[in-house]
Amino acid sequence: RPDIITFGETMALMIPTSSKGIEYSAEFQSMFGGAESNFAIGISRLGHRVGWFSRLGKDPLGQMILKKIRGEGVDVSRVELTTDAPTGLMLRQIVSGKTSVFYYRKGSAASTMRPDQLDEEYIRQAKYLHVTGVTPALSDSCRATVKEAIRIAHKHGVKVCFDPNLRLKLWTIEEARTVILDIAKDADYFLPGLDELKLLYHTESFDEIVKRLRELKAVSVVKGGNDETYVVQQGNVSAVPYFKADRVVDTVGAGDGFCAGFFAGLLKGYSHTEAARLGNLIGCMVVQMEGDWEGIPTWEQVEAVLHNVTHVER
Ligand code: KDG
Repeated sequence: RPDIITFGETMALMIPTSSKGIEYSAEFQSMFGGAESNFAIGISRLGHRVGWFSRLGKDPLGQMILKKIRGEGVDVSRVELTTDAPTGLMLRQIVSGKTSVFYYRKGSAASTMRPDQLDEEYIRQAKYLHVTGVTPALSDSCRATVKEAIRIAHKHGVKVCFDPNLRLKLWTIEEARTVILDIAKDADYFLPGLDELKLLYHTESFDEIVKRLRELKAVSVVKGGNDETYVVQQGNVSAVPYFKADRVVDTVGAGDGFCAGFFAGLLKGYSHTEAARLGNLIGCMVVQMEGDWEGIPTWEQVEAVLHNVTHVER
């Protein structure tokens, strides 16, 4: 019985092995990523039961993704493999410190998810349903699927967690603003980044942003202030300081790692600010390794870091 259920698109991810960028690189590392499965892998590594579902193409990339996510201990029993559409693909390069992402995902298997494919019995068993703003950007049917999943969750007292994950390569800010702010009103936990909030609320003012967040029923946890995360609940704002990364290799996936740390913390009975501290630690570890989720630690590794344990490696 998963404690948390999440769903969304996961794509194969190809990253050039050289610093020459996609155009001039002969070799690529084959990986995969998707905001929700990054999160699910995190929850599993941190010691909790989690289910992730999606539609994947019944093709080699879909099989690779499914096996690897299953291998991380995530329940994938509700994933559908389809011959109707392919698994989505993304390429990413980091050239001169600048990260760029190129999507090949239009018409992908995940973009054909539909509300009638949701398994109500599956969702109702969980404590939390985690959704992100990537899914409603994929297609009208995906947007309807997110709305329906939230309706099912509320009907059964499952708490809804929402990370807007604003992707302006998928939709315009105007479209995103309407849909994302509407879902935020329905959420019990809202986990945006500060930069996303500036775009969504069309303001640079931190006070104005906090004012808008206070109008929501959700507990808001804002990632990516200068050096801290903000927890906004019942009118109070608490700042939770970041951990310092020794080196920053790849920042993509840090937000998903943060969310995994935060909800793993809540499942361990932590307060919101203690959970945000765990989220900060996981985010800090993710950015030190290439890939979206590879740097997420296991719970044992977290405890070793927090208690300063040194391991004998050889
Ligand atoms: O948060 C990381 C995600 O952005 C990445 O894994 C890919 O899900 C992804 C997307 O749609 O960009």
